[in-house]
Amino acid sequence: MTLFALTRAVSPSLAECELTHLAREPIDIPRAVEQHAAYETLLGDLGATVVRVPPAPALPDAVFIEDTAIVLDEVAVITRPGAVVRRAELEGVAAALGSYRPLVSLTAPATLDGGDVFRAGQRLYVGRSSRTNDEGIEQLRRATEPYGMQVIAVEFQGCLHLKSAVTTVADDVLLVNPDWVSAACFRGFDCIAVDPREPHGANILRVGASLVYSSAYPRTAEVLGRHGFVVSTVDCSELVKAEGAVTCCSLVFNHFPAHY
Ligand code: CIR
Repeated sequence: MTLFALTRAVSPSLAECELTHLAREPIDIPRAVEQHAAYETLLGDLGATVVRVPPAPALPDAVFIEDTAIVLDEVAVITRPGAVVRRAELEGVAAALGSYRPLVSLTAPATLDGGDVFRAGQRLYVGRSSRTNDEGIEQLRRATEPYGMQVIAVEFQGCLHLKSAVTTVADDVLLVNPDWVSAACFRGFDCIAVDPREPHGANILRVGASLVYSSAYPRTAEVLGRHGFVVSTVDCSELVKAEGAVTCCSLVFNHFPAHY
């Protein structure tokens, strides 16, 4: 079994990215490239084999590869991003993922961004958002139910994607911004709240048994530490200006070559 992390280079056009909740500000592209390289190095240090999908320099948001697919053990669901311009990212990602999984593609009128989906055991929580519509949720349900997954729609507010508001720290533990999503949506989980001064701190990436977290949220990192969770931090200040975070820059999955 190998742990893979698919990534995609920062595009020179990143400054023309889609923005929903943030005001546009200058992005230092060389710095973003450096930060992304450090992120890839960290994923490698944590045991992942990093595979770079061929770059797409003309697609500003291509670095945010998480939005293009939901990868389960048995299948990869190629999404249909809510931002029309981002659909051009799919072809390259599907070509790469096809080496590891059978593929299923969402079709119109479905829209769904991978950033709206997180997995906890056999449950897929899906945020209903400006990027993810009911048809997207329904098609994800049909694509994944055969593999024992239960799809649960979740309402949230205040941020772009569900995973800006909540992610998993462990199978039964969530990191949540309670102002953006109600912990009541997640019965049976222990919920750790972000420090109120760090509203964007609910996005954390699991890589095997390790946790990758932004260095911008030291207070929440301390809270996590009190709960026994140790994080490895990266600086993603430039990617944050494009409304990205740690989960959105990779697709992390196990691969069992004998199975496919
Ligand atoms: C967008 O608006 O689509 C990009 N600028 C940011 C996407 C971030 N993706 C994610 O958090 N999963």
